[in-house]
Amino acid sequence: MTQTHALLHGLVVNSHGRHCVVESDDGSRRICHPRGKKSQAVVGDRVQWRAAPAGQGEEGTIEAVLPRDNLFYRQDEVRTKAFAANIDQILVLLAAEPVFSEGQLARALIAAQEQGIAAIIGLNKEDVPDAFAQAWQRLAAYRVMQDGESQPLYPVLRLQLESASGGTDFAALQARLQQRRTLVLGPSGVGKSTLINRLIPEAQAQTAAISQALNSGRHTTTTTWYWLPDANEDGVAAPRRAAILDSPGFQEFGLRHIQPQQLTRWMPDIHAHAQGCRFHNCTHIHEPGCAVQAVVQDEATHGAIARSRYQLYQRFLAELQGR
Ligand SMILES: Nc1nc2c(ncn2[C@@H]2O[C@H](COP(=O)(O)OP(=O)(O)OP(=O)(O)O)[C@@H](O)[C@H]2O)c(=O)[nH]1
Ligand SMILES: [Mg+2]
Ligand SMILES: [Zn+2]
Repeated sequence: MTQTHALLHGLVVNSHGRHCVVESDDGSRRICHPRGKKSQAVVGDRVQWRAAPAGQGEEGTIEAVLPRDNLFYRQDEVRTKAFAANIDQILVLLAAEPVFSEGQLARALIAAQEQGIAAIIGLNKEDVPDAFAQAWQRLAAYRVMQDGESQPLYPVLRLQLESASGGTDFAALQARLQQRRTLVLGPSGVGKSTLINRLIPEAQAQTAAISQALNSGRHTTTTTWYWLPDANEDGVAAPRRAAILDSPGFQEFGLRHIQPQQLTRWMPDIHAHAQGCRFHNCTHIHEPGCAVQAVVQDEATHGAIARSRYQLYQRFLAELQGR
């Protein structure tokens, strides 16, 4: 007769194919396999798991995924790609070079907004002044964007991750990472690895250990979890609270899970003016009495909705309407 082990609580810190690495409260990790469809977990999930019966190795099974606070994911026509669950914020890392896609930035922010997840924008490579100034200018609309209470919505931080100081706003970034779980996103070449290696000196070792455990090779295609050295209010080390999650790729960020009629809700600069439209179901494309179009066209209010933001809105709406 095989003995059944007790149900234990754990945190998914990596996933690869169908199996996951589950970390227990004492920090120990083991590979677990989902019991069935309902126990398919993503990084950041809190799970109930059970060790495999004696004699069947050091692995375990995930019996249940606990309810999620949020799920950051993208959705194209056929596929859902989850980045992580139960995160506090995303950090979209961009750089002076390569030139970033505002569309990709806007998509990530919409996906976060829809899940009630806060966002920070980091602009790296301050030491490349001309390109940095241009990129900074392209972020103007995001620097002034406000939430429903007229508070600044997105901190936009100037970074130089390959310098002694880390850049003008590096200390502000570090403060915002304390006690939070942050998913880092960004295109290739912006400095994500530079950031992670800077914040977490043993990052390479952590990645290698996970890859070895999963036998997955160096380039994992899913989110990787790093605990951040953290301190509480009294400066006392507080282990296993703040984390950085390194995400794979940034391309093809599908928003198919967003309802077209809801799109403006997740684009706060457009939404701020939509209340003034004559029709409650205004799409802000061609209707008479549209307050959004009026703001976009009015030279006097020039900038209240940046032209690039309205163009992105038009493009995303057409995409969501299946055109
Ligand atoms: N000029 C400049 N270059 C930097 C800075 N920070 C990082 N880099 C360089 O930018 C390049 C890309 O940095 P990575 O950290 O590898 O970028 P990444 O985002 O991890 O890229 P992928 O792994 O391809 O997604 C490297 O050559 C870094 O040396 C910076 O502050 N200034
Ligand atoms: Mg990298
Ligand atoms: Zn309108």
